[in-house]
Amino acid sequence: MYDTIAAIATAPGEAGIGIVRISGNKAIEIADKVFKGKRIEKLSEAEERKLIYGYIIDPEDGKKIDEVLAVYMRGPYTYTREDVVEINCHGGIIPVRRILEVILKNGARLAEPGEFTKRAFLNGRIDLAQAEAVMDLISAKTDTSFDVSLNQLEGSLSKEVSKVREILLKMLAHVEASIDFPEHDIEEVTYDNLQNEGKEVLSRIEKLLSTADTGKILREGLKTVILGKPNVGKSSLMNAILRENRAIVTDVPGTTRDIIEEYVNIRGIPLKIIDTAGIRDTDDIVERIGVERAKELVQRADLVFVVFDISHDLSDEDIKIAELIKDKKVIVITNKIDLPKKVSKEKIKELLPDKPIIETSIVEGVGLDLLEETLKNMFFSGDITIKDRAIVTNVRHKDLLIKAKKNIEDALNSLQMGIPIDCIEVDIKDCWENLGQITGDTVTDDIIDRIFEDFCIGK
Ligand SMILES: Nc1nc2c(ncn2[C@@H]2O[C@H](COP(=O)(O)OP(=O)(O)OP(=O)(O)O)[C@@H](O)[C@H]2O)c(=O)[nH]1
Ligand SMILES: [Mg+2]
Repeated sequence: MYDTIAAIATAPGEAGIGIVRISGNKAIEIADKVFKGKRIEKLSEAEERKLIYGYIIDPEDGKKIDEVLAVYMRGPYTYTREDVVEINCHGGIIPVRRILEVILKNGARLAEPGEFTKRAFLNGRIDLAQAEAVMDLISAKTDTSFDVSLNQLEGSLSKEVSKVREILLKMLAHVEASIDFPEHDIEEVTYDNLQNEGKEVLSRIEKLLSTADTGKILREGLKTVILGKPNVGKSSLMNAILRENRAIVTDVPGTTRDIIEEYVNIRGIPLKIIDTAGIRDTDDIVERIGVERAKELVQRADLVFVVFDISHDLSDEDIKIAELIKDKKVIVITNKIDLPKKVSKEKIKELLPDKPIIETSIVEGVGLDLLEETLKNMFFSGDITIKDRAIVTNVRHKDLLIKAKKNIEDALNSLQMGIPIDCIEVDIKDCWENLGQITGDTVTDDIIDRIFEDFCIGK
């Protein structure tokens, strides 16, 4: 049994309503102290799960704090599985804070970030992967990433991981049988079974892992960096993609100095699009920092839109930029085709072979459709389907899957080499344990703490 916690559940700031939440076995008792209903005096005398109109008062002096609607829900059919009280008050920073204070004064403790969800996990309502999905839902930046998280909250990843762990348990049973009855003639059968089951485990883990990169992309948005020399039209491209004047555009080279990031959905693909300072050698310290950061961003980018101005000859800078991105996923944009052409498409092709080239005039809106189409084809080349599939969106999960994959590969190798079966047991157990850390079945307390630290307060 845990102590009773409380927190503001809504985002700080001006809003229609704010919600303060209490969870724990003293939640209803505390609510009775601070809530005074209009028709029904005490909250606990009202019907469960029904909003009751009244006031929050400070029991010390009886002073009204705010006009509210309050509701209580008895565990275990609540978010945390504990008794929960929710108080809907006026939005704004002051009412929620005052209400929280009086609740804390009357016996609750301020909840840590993610503590409500942590309770839901500790009390067995959801597993760890599902708890993490809650956080992903809250921080989702795009519809697709929201859908993926919702899917995971419903347990799609956990189910698949549990299935794999069941197979591993079966394998362990085979191993043990052959250790317990070595004189029986089951060695051969065991060997075949282990091999088949091990292969099945490996292929399922691989399948989950194959979604890991896609998963990352979907949750965060595909990190797309717009790169190029000053004045080639990078910020213009950013604005055209966003369909708004987000970035400043001028004819002065070196206009963009700070990195600008925005989320946008292009034909179903969530992009986190990043406009950068034009790359050139410069003595201007501010601009140079911008350029350095742009180079760093390229390293971590999933995709680069590199922009060239073909109304001017290619310069050393263009060549340096091409060098910088030759190993990345790139779409080349040759801009300003409305002006007299100084650089041929062939020249660009020589510079960056094997990369798609899109000719644009951003000011005239030419080529942008083709750019979007090319992007779509590059990333939805048929194999990414999101619906009804367990998708790994979480770095922690990915790391554990990689470890588990190594374990089962080791086990399969040992089998192949005819190493005694009891030696394989360790690898199978490790695999089972690593996978268990995804769902939280075999996870340690400090890992749990670390995971929930990243949550927002009040969830
Ligand atoms: N003619 C023509 N001009 C363009 C085109 N696209 C952008 N421009 C102009 O080029 C100039 C520079 O555009 P920006 O979008 O600010 O260029 P940038 O690459 O962000 O420049 P920095 O931020 O300085 O690195 C502006 O005057 C734009 O109007 C185009 O397709 N054709
Ligand atoms: Mg710019």
